[in-house]
Amino acid sequence: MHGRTYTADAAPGETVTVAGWLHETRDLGGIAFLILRDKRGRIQVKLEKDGMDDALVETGLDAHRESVLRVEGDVEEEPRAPTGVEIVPTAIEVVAAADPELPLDPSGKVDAELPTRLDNRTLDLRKPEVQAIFRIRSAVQRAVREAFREHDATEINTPKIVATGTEGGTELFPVSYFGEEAFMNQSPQLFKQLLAGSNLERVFEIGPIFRAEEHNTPRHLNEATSIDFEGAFCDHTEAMDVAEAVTTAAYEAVADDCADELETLGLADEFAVPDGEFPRLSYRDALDRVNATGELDEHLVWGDDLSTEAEHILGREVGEHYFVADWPSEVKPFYIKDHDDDEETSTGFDMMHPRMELVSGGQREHRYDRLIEGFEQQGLDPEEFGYYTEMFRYGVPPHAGWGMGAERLLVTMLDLDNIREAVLFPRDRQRLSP
Ligand code: AMO
Repeated sequence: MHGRTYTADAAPGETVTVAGWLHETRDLGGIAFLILRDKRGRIQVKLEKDGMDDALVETGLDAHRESVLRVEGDVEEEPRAPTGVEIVPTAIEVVAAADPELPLDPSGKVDAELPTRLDNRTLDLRKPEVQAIFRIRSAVQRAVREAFREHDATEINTPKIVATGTEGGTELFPVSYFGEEAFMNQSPQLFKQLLAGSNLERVFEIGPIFRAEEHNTPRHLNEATSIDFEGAFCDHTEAMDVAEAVTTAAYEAVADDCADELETLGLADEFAVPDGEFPRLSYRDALDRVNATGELDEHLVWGDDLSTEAEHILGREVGEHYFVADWPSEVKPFYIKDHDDDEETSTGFDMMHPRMELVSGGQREHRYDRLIEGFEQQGLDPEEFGYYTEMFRYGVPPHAGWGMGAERLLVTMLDLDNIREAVLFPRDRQRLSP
């Protein structure tokens, strides 16, 4: 709309055209106020029933909440108005009318359950606290891209329809690909490794991953956004350095650029950028710390995965972001390399927030013979992965990397209850549209 002014920029003495949603109508009898809301704020529009054109007053008063209005008029100072200024209109046009009955109240006066909110996401996003999450999500993605650029990584985009899965056979979504069975990719794992093995060396991707997980939990999605890194000539400790730097950069950007959004979410005082290095525990240390609390019915032993309960105990004990490294080889996937001096222990690591796991990664097995053995040990047919394994015969250097769940980063950063709060249109067991 040419010549449109944001409500936040309307200054006393100016004649402006603003456009936005009718947030509220306050009819006081002889005088009425329309509160108009746009991307940048709100402004009061004054209607005087006696002193103004009848048709103009009628248009304003007849409009239903959440209708889109275009208002032309003079901006005047008015200390009693919510923002200290008001518009005295010379023209009001209904650009897009809203029905009188709304499925959701964007003013937030009436609470709605999450399913109703997700069904009507456009209206839900008109609430400042919901919008703040996605403005922060955008700032996080920008900061992550910038942090990778500083680490000399090239942004890549890999296929999402693939012939084979990598993260365990049961969690694949099949699709029909011209009559052949194909799958939605669970991770860019093999592709990012192939690209680290090219002259690109250091690569990153922010893209969707698909997991046909049956369980419905506050931290699992069936379509998530993965932030992936892979670096040639990196070992697992250097990969951990990059994960730590990217996470910290995301927090810093939010602290620097999203003060209003944090305020809206009630986090202005408590938001803290991680300072310093994240503690690096070995898997063995992690077991000992959990067992020492005596809180689990049964002691954890070598080879156990860390249950949700164990993760919570450990999170409380450590109290900040931390790594768990040197996992048992048997727990980690075939592409993770074992330590050279101890084949029982892998270079696999997780990066944790006290509430949940954010990252998995490790150094990769780049030796052709060992890689083929790894496939066989995991019950996978190496021939099906020929497009991947064959490249390891032509000079793929040692490399390491990781994947981080973008939604989990947001959920833990903003202390949200449910991972669905950090996705515009979540995919879960119950939800395939919108
Ligand atoms: P992993 O399967 O552990 O590792 O996934 C990495 C990170 O992605 C996020 N994540 C999810 N978030 C929400 N819903 C899900 N269903 C979901 N699944 C995963 C988590 C998790 O820590 N290829 C390896 C990574 C690598 O080694 O580079 C992988 O995919 O935050």
